[in-house]
Amino acid sequence: MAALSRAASCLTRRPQMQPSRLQAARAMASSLFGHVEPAPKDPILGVTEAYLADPSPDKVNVGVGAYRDDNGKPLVLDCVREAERRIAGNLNMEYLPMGGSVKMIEESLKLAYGEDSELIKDKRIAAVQALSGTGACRLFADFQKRFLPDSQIYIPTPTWSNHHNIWRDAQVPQKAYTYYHPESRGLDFAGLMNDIKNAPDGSFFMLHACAHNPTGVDPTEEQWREISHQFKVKKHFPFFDMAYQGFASGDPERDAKAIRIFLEDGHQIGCAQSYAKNMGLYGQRVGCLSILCEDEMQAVAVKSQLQQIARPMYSNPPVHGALVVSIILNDPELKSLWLKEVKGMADRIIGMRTALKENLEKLGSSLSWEHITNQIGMFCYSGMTPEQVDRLTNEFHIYMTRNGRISMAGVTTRNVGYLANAIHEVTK
Ligand code: KET
Repeated sequence: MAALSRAASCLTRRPQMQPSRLQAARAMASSLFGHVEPAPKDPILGVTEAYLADPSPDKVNVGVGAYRDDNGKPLVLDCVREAERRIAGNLNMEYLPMGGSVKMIEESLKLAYGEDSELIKDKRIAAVQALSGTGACRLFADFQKRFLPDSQIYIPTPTWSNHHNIWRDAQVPQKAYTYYHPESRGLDFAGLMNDIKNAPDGSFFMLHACAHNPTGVDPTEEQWREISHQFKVKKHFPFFDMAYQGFASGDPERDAKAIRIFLEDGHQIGCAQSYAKNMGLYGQRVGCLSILCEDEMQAVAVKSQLQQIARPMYSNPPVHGALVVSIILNDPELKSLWLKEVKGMADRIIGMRTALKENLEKLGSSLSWEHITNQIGMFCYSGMTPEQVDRLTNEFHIYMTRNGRISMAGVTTRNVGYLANAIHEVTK
């Protein structure tokens, strides 16, 4: 750095420097970053980049978990359009407080903890607006590192790939816990319970609240009760990542069931909420991080610390998406329109699951595709190998993550036949 600033001050003092010396100064400057190698492509967002670069008219993107309508187009919900109409020209774009929009947070807590939750009334929940679900997870991970520096985080196998990056960058050591059973394409409940029992008392566990990504496999209500009970015995801390509230059952209230079970059992919990998927506000980056505390005093302290983590990173969160969310959730009419639209998205995906399975069966595939319709949420964890996925991409211009995950949100009436045919070709 000292060399660079010397070179720079030299440049300002002597504007007519000889070209050779200028080149030398530039070389010195650029060599500062000479050791920087290109980062590996992101396993999910890298797929979108590759898709966009493909000129083929047949190309299909079932990579990223982003909803498309049946014409394959991104969808702006009607409730969002109406909220935006109300914002435009009427509301100002001042800074939000460091912790974000108070109204948006209030509404988010009702969605996650229940409309009439005593915990909200008792002000026991420390909550801040976050940069969507990713930002909420990251804030929590940083909080965990700062206040429980010796703790670890238990993460399911498999999980959303970015969970690993988030806790890695927050420097929280990661442990894996058993989740998926590849042979049965279902939950490895015995393995999961064993790992919960064998973790040191008071461990942090990251749980997918609903619509597990990438497997589409959730515990049943009964299993959640057993998990919650065992967490109680072990004094573990459950951190729920809820990126798909509404996409599992079509009803956000039902999709909060796992969280409600833990609340009934008296756990302290953490929760990351995102409006990317269920309001289609992907690029608005609006979400909420909440931590349920022992009492109001603790909640005030925790919230102030979360704000302190946010302040030097991004100061305060963006206002527009927060306005959209709070307008929709605050207005009974807009809220019921939203609920209808969430259900519409979930139902279209369910329809595409059936269509994909039927197409594969019609083609005479001898494999079982039952899991396509048994799994829930945005994704189908197909069981295809990385090599089969590579063939789909190279031979059929179908883009998806190499773990065999199909984003059902990108499947449409028009491309489902093409997709089924290609899957049949690479799996037969
Ligand atoms: N949690 C999970 C489980 C998740 O799948 C995502 C996004 C997020 C959090 C973050 O969403 P945000 O946009 O920050 O609110 N998953 C999709 C997109 C991505 O990878 O960023 C995906 O898996 O395709």
